[in-house]
Amino acid sequence: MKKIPVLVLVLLFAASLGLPLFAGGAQEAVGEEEELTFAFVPGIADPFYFTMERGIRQKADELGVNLIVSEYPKSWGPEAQVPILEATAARGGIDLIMIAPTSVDALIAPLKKLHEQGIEIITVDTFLGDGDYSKDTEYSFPLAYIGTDNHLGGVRVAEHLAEMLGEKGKLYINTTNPDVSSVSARVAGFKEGITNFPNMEVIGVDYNLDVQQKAMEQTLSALQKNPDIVGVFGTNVFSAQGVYQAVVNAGLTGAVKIASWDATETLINALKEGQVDLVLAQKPAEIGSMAVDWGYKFFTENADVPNKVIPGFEFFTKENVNDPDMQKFIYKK
Ligand code: T6T
Repeated sequence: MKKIPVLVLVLLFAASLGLPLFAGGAQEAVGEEEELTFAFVPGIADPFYFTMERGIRQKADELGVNLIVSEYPKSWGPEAQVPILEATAARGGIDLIMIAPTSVDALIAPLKKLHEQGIEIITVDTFLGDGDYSKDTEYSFPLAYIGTDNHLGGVRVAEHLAEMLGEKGKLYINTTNPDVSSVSARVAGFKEGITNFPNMEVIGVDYNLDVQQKAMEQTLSALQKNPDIVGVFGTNVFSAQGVYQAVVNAGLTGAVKIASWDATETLINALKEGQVDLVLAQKPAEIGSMAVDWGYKFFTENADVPNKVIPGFEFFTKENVNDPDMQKFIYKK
């Protein structure tokens, strides 16, 4: 539901009565705009969403939007996120929820219910269904998806890794959950990218449910079973951190190249130490800031919000990791 500032309503009413627009009552209404309240519901407690929160806070302060940040889920998935979403919405007075849905399917019903109660939704980082909110479907009610082009990122990671490996060898992927839009697109993009290299092959994918310890154990076991693996892709913070620990523990640093996704301080330090070979940095603060901005324009200017807003990404390598220009892309706790 679009909100029209009180001042505009007063002016329209005054005009309809033929009153001079800036006399008496209308003048008193200056500055009495209705306050907007936005809520942020992250996917899990990790540096990616902490950084997104910073971008959200900064933009909300700048625009004078009230901000509620929900509790951070301690694990990934609808079981943890839906009760937090519902508790947040129950506080009342929320105009817009910015949420990273932890499942393409399971978040449709709870979010649709809130939308039917008059709350607008922007999905940040992840989306519902296939993410196409322009068609008329059961999941097309959000105003927009604002997040990375994960498929393209996956293709680019594959190209970088192929180059580092002389375009040959066996690869392994460690990722979180199959029903999450972000990481599944990274896996699909990576596999697609590798098909351009006939001497390379992805021999396995494991799902760690966003648990770093599990990522570490799965990678260790994959490396033991397949000693000819030469490259590994960890698709997010906990996957990548688990993957590189496994390679270090197996004593294979350097022999197995590691492509990682998400620029945490841990992964950037590992890159500096030569324990990781590539880090893709998303732009979480920018994603958050854009979500607040588009929500604000929707309510105050009647703006048509684009269905998809896609900020870019950057690559850290050992060559550029110390460049002053790159430091702003490192996530902060
Ligand atoms: O990679 C990010 C995010 O984009 C993804 O959807 C879930 O995992 C992270 O939060 C990193 O842990």
